[in-house]
Amino acid sequence: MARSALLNVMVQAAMKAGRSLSRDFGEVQNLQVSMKGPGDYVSQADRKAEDILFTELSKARPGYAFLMEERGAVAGDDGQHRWLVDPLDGTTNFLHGIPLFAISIALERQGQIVAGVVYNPAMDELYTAERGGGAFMNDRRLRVAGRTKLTDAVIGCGVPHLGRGQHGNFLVELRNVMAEVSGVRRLGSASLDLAYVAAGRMDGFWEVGLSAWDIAAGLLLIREAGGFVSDFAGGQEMLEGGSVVAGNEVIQRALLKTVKKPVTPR
Ligand code: 2AM
Ligand code: CA
Repeated sequence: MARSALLNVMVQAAMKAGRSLSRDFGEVQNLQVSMKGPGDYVSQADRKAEDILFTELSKARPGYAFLMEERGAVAGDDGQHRWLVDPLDGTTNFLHGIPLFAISIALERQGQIVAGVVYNPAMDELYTAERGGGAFMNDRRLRVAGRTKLTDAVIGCGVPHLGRGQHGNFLVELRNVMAEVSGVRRLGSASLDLAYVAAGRMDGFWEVGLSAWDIAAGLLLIREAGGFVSDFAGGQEMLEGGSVVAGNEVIQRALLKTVKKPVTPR
């Protein structure tokens, strides 16, 4: 498959950081049996992957700004471009030896996401999209699932973390959704959740409280695979507000309505 120079840069960086994460993931699996667990080791793996991405992307595109999970905002003198990078999305999975984690890289040009890469090195699944150019997994063109009834749909979600978010609100959303769909899944990596919707593996997804680096690449994957995304208000402020509802045109609309239903007695 012929990729643009820009996507090549992103893919090369993701693969290099992916090799580093894969090596560390192997070690993490060995550390599970220790009492302390692999906590510090994982923080180091995360930082190492971020360093690789920062170095590779800066080398290939000098002057672009960054927003990275660990480093935060890094200014660039280019003025038009910004990388949104999560070096390890799905940290809890990684820590526990579950192979559902990914590197997520998006490029914003004048405030618009124009390219996205999500790479799961444990499964060697590489998701790429460029605005107007379609979405791919490895060499296969992606299309969102065609199911139009919630009763047939498998819907992904994110559960608010310990000490974060509104657990009560989530329980209401979950009760609403599980009453209407075929099944609910919780993978623990928002970038992969969105990639799975783009690939037609899950019919839809919702989550709140996310950060821009978790979702920027995945949102483009879904749009380029023919899907629809909105925030919880039905608008397009996903990166700013951190809420996402995704699916094909029919499922997205139905899911948005369902998650926001008021509490109904059991
Ligand atoms: P992370 O692994 O990079 O932190 C799962 O629901 C999503 O939430 C993942 O993409 C995960 O990204 C993110 N996440 C994990 N812990 C979090 C926390 N304490 N606060 C906010 N988001 C978190
Ligand atoms: Ca993340």
